[in-house]
Amino acid sequence: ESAITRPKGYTVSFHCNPDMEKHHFGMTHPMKPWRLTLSKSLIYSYGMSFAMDNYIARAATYEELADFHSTDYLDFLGTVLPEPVPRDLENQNPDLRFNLGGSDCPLFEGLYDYCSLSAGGALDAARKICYKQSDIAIAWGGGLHHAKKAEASGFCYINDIVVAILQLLRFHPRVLYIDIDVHHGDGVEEAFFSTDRVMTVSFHKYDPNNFFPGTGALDDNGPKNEQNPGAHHAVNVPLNDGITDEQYDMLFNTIVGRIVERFRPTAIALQCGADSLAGDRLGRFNLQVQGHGACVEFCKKMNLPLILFGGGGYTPRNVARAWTYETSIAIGCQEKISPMLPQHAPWRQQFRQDTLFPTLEQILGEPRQNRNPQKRLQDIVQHVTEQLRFVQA
Ligand code: ZLS
Ligand code: CA
Ligand code: ZN
Repeated sequence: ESAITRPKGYTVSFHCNPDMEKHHFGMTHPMKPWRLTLSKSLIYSYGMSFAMDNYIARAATYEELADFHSTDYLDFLGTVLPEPVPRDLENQNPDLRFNLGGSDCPLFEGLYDYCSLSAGGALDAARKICYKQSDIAIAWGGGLHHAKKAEASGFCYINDIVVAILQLLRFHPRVLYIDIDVHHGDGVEEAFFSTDRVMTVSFHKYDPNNFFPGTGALDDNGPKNEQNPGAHHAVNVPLNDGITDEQYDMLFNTIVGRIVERFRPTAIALQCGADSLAGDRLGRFNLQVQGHGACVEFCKKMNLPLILFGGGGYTPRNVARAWTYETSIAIGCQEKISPMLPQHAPWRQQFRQDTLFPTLEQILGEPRQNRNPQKRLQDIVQHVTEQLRFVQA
């Protein structure tokens, strides 16, 4: 088997920090930072580190975080102590400042370090793109898209994506943000609501009453007031349970293709939340590693500077598979790597099946019922196409 080699004249940088991965949200909490260790272990076992520039992410500074977050919030985040007794079940009478300390966003040991390392990796990736030192920069420890200016939300405390896009905007006139996490990218959408220099598009499970965060309807497209430059610059693709690779690829390619044509971004930021995969503990879709990866492949083909962020992903073995495959796509070695997992991989027993591409039957036994009629998907494409008439690069 031929070794993974560095593509000539093409640079992929990989930004991570093992200190981030050792943090714990609590025993029963679905967010497991060690999924990053598992992913890295698989990526390295395939020999991909030899084809990338590898960097230990530094912690973002207070000033860098304050580009987006309020200092009141950062000061509190930097001083709150972990709760002596982890509060796993819903607190009936919570005393939550900034939405911190509930069961979704618990206070744990080293919380501020965890957050600043996540944002540090994202910022390092953005700088590599700004200085044209990378063609694709990867920050799997980032992608925490729900965090607000002065509020934690949905397992996210610091919005590393917003901070990284603000850095991109110092060099790039227009940035396209794409979000394939199963949840709506509400924090990023809101942060750039009133600018026409960032266009956001999120694909997500949408059910205002039963699925977090409940926002991101098809006709939520930015400020309704036409005087506001951000009007029409938020695209939302609300989906139902069980969507397949084939349907998702059709939607993604059509919609992202048309946005790129119209908005002409000069850089792309792609949040690769792996909770949109079949078999995810919190997700509802039937996507396979191939279909999820096809989104990365499509973005790479746009030939624009690209950042890949992590995000959700609650079945660690599938997160590791997806982010490994997507790292190989970034490098361009996806055809060269074996679909069989390397025998010598540490954590090998975590993966159950010895393939990078388990079938739906292997993942789920019984695939989830698909509740996305073709007609509805066509209506979504049509709505977005009409919306884009109002967008001018
Ligand atoms: O996009 O649905 C909610 C909010 C609640 C219901 C759940 N309870 C615990 C809190 C109040 C309305 N929250 C979601 C957040 C999903 C965040 C996704 C992040 C991202 O992937 C980006 C990183 C939610 N869904 C599932 C849970 N929370 C959840 C499931 C199981 C547990 C254990 C720990 C804690 C309490 C029991 C918890 C949360
Ligand atoms: Ca999404
Ligand atoms: Zn998610």
